[in-house]
Amino acid sequence: MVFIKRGPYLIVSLLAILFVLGACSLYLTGATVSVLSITDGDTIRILYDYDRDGYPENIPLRYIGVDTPELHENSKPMGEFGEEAYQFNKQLIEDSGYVIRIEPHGFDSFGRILAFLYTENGKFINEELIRNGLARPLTYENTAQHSMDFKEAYYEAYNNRRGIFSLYDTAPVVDASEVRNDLKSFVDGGYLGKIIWLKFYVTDASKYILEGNDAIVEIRKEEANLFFDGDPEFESYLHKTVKVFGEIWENKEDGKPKILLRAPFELKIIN
Ligand SMILES: [Ca+2]
Repeated sequence: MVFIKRGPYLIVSLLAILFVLGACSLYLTGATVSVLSITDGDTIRILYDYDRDGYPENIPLRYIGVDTPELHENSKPMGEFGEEAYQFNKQLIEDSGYVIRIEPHGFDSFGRILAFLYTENGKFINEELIRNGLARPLTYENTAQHSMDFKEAYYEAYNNRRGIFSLYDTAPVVDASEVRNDLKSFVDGGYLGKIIWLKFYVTDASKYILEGNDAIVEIRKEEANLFFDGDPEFESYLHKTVKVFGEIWENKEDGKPKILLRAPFELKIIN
């Protein structure tokens, strides 16, 4: 009698458990993972069984949709506010007890897992970095679900002069020829990685590129779509003297100082 009663009960229980597990995996598209170390403002190492073979991997993770100033020189120069971005990121992860929720979206070309990240109490780390002026938006079409939030957060950082925008009203306006002649790292007193207003006369303008004799300013198609409704109208700056706010990089092809533009408030006509 006991077995007759328990049989259906067990089946119902198992079904209930399977249903709950199924609902969880539908609801929780990501995973809760341990953070092993913080590399910089937008990269960490985590313990995560991404191939689901039961053994967690120690892998690097790059945040989606954001780009923080470099802490160390690599493909980009070391950048102003790289240390602040790193410390801010570290603090968020420390406050979360080195346990975070990730929403992964594949890998980048360096083998880093790409993800949106949340702290234990639900803070959206990618967005917090932008909101505090410690990251610039770096959008990709296939992971653009939070781009509007990132755009608003970037405006909030600008409007409140946070992080990199704390320099917006005080950063020097420097002629591009002077910048070009001093392209050593800002830590050695040069302009590379430094946040300034780059001033130049526009000799060439196309849809996504503004150019002078000693300067080049580019916008990615994705940020042009997000911040300029697809067209920054660079042609209207032709034969004008402009200033552009941002971090100085070096254009590899011709050695010109370069700024990657993101938003309208980073470009102004002087005359
Ligand atoms: Ca594994």
